[in-house]
Amino acid sequence: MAVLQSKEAICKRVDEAVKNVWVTDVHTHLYPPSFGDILLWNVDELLTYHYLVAETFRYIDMDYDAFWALSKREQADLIFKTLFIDHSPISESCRGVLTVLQKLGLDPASRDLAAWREYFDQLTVEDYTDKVFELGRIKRVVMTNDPFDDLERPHWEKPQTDARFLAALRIDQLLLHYPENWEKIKGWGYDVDAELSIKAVIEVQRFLRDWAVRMQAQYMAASLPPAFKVPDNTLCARLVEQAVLPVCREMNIPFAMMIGVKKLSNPDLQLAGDSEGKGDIDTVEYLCRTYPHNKFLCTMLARENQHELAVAARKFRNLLVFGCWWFLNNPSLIEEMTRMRIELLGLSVVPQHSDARVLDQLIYKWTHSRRIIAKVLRDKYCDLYDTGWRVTDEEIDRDVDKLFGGAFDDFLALQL
Ligand code: RAT
Ligand code: ZN
Repeated sequence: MAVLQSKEAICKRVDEAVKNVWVTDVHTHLYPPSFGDILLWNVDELLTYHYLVAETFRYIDMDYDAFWALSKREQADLIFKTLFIDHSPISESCRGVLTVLQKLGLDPASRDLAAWREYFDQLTVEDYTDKVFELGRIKRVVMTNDPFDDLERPHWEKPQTDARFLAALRIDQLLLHYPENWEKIKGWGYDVDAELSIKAVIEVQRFLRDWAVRMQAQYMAASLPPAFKVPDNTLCARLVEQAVLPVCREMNIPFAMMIGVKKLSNPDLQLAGDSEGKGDIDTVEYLCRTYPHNKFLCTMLARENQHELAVAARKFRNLLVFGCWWFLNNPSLIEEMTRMRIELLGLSVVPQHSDARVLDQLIYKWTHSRRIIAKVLRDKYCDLYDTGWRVTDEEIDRDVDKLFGGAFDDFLALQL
């Protein structure tokens, strides 16, 4: 253990610690290789990421239907031409593709999509997964696991064995589409009904418990609209209070609320068509106050919600704020949010998650975020230095560990 006696020494140690720390990524859309095709990877998947689809339509006048009728490879060709050749790829999502290629040892300057494709064609998904986890220094990722997804559900018939992939029980379909889905749940052997009677609530609890146990879910999660409101007389609010929270409490797992999505604001863009709106912080505070023995993870999509969300976390120890989500996952906003959160919450926050939908994205999302988080931390430790306080190298390692996974682990272990 060494006391760091200069700002230079502090900055160097912060950079090293942040570069070397093994990350727990608390929210992704990845799966283990054993799940087959639903794990997305390779350069065509990178290029057809829905963030890039949305950006492409800023420049082209092709009919939406004509675009969706193209094969994946044709879509990737068009996106590459539009976003990388006809314009310089300076958006964050474009830059991300280039960071991945560079870290894999491929040459972005070659602009040779055919050669990049050849590189991926020679890989197996198993080897590539190992490589990505190694390159990105990723310890574990939390998945998004939806029992209503027909492609995913069969994989849960056998136990999951890859310890790098942890499950999260995703329940949007239950909370937001109960009228369309209750018959499906009934078909799976749970005696539910359209009006969500008391008996049905108990059966929904059993459904959630069974799935959380089967998946060994770290938490239950939903992506929720700006208008998400509890308490309320809606099916969604009733399901949260009467079914989700009792089971989460009994299993001591958090309920993760991702608030602020306006689904299919432009339906023609399909997955790329969602927008965002300001959410209701009173709902978050109501839940934390009313259910002090429940734990809540929360991220909000509107920049306007970030300050009040951090303040709410100062009031409620059962609330853990996480990530710079989706449209916030851009350098300027990550920096602003991370500074503000650390100033208000110290180390009791999860500054970032990747939301990776394509395995390769773990590489760039964490490369970019590590750089920004290191910058914020350097400033904070230098400000501390100016007060006369001195930190040790081990204390910096400890703090960095907390931000890149420790705070999440501690929160999961917390018994309230
Ligand atoms: O960031 C994204 O890719 C979004 O489409 C969503 O996946 C969002 O993060 C979610 O989990 O609903
Ligand atoms: Zn997501």
